[in-house]
Amino acid sequence: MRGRFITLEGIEGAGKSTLASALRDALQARGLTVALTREPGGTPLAERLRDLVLTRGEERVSPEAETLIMFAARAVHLDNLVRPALERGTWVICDRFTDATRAYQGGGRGVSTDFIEQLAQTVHAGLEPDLTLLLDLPVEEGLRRAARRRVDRGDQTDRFESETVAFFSRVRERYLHIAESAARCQCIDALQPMQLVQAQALAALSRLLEQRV
Ligand code: Z5A
Repeated sequence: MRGRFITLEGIEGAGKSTLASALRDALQARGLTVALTREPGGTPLAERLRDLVLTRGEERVSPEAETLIMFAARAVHLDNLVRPALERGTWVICDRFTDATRAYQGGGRGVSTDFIEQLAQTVHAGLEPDLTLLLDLPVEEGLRRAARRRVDRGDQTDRFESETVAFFSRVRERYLHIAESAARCQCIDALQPMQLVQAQALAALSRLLEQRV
């Protein structure tokens, strides 16, 4: 049986990476084979594209060019990792997918919806996530968490992390709009303690597991 495609979305610091590991462990405990991956990235070539698009450099990258690089990385990731895994029956948990392009490039940078949807049709017509968990929290809290984690790890800021509160507020609004209009999306209040966030995500996953039969 085909695997299921689960995507995690939210502004930075929402807790996606933390939740992704917890969900993988929970699914593996049920005997399922799980691939944990991320976008942009997930395969060696897509990770190289990730470095190109996230690293702050001298040269200007237009919002449309940024969108094209996101979809180039996505096409490689889908061909070489996601589709083969789903066909083998592996469940794929992906930290960000096309909703991130809708929210960041569309909502945040103002790239046209038509342009993004045409690329989505070209790159993954017929493939949508079975479940999308949107971790929603106020921008200021997300930025606080991300800044704390950066200090702990000694990381540099990337091209997105140096954006303004206004930018991330537009991203959050677009995410909330997507979650309201797409039945595959479930919005979780990410201000709650991690255990509650994980319990709600697992409840959403249980529904997906029940639908398997
Ligand atoms: N991007 C794009 O523009 N267009 C696209 O199409 C795609 C991506 C696919 C890289 O994403 C950037 O690419 C991203 C959008 C852009 N830039 N931004 N912003 P990324 O996913 O690699 O990076 P990120 O969004 O910055 O993720 P993150 O900072 O790693 O956040 P996270 O994974 O959501 O959070 P976390 O690491 O799990 O948790 C952050 C901290 O909070 C950590 O210390 C946790 O212990 C803590 N935490 C987590 N949950 C909780 C709760 N519930 N309470 C308290 N503390 C918590």
